[in-house]
Amino acid sequence: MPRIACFDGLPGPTHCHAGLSPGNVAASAHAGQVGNPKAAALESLAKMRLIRGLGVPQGVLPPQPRPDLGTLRRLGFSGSDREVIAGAARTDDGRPLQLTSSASAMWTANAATIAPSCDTPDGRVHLTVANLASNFHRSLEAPTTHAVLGTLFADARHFVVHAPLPSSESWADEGAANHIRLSTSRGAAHLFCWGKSARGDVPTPARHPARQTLEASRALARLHGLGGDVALFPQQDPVGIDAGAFHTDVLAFGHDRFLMLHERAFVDAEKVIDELRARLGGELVVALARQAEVPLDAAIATYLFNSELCVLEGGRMVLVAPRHAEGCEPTRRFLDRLVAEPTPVDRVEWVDLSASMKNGGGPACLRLAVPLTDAERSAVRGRVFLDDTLERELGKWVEKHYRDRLSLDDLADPALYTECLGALDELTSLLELGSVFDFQRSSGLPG
Ligand code: SUG
Repeated sequence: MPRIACFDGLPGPTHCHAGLSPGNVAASAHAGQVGNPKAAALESLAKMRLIRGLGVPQGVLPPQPRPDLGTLRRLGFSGSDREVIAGAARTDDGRPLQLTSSASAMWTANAATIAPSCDTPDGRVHLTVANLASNFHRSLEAPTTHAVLGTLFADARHFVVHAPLPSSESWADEGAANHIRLSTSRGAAHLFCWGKSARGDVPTPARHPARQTLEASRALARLHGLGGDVALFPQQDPVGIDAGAFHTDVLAFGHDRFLMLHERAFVDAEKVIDELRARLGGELVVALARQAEVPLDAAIATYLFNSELCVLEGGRMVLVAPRHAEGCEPTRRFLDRLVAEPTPVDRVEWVDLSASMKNGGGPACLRLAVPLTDAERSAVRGRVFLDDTLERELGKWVEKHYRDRLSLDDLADPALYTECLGALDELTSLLELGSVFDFQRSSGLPG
């Protein structure tokens, strides 16, 4: 049977706070603050070390080259690299430099949606790269994510990497952040969650945008060969989206026989739970937080439901929860109850991810969970699984290349671009990924 391997995205050297995502409450609240890319990357490495220490196979995915000069050139900024950056920094026409500089590829829960080989008709792991069409800065990730995942999962005996769905609002897809797979001895259920649809008869949020479409979710189920016997399509509750739950994984997560959710995660959460119980039987354990127990704003501010669920050898679970949820009375009490009650969760480990959480992504946002058998894990290319040596090398690499403060004005510094590319060039050697980035295949490093 497959078990989860985690692939975390390292926050990149351009991590800053630009407030680029409408409806992402934390990102909007911290817009304009000075960022600390080094702290974000070191905190992320510390989380990876913790997860690996729990016996979970822990991989790492590289940041993407930023600013994305190819996109700036397509927007009409021309000349040398320096001139392109200066032109983009000067314009009043949108915020092209901030948008193309985002390190948002760190949230690899949005990189792709996965179906494990035990569920697919051809017995291979299927991955569909997310188009992230709802936000311009995130849509820029898709081609490079495709190249990276295509490199790691190149072995066609085991893996199929599907191209992103066509990039348009109608097929907007945010990856695994809107997908939950549960399983018991009765079988598996895949929840393909969505927030909006071309159908006119569904409730819509009033304040904040929904991102994932029902149509995209259905396309993913088709691509992965998952029919009506296993696929469910619950709608995110617009009340939850309006409070800041732009992705499903801000209010719900699940794996194996355990589902934890806030009652505002889905339109009619009770009905979704009943449907799951009918399919999966009594082994399914559901921890439901009612509004009276955990108010929506506390759930969203702490990223409680973005805790990372780790399955230990033998099936017991540890919840890796954001430190923010420890300091908040209702969320801490909810977790105490979870551990005290007969759920599969034995204990909670706290992680501090303050530097990246300011941009509205918690522990589980930072990782792509890929269920892999031993044979499939051995077929993953590159040197991406952490061991003591790689962990040490990555720590040194961050110390060498990252700044510990980055303001929005600093994005105009052309040295930041060369620093970023130099760092990534070195990283792809460490990770044995080959020339996976465009800049490594074309003219080489800029002078
Ligand atoms: O898409 N934030 C990301 C956070 C993604 C969190 N992922 C999951 N929930 N799985 C987003 O909103 C903010 C960047 C900025 O404002 O500078 C940003 O892109």
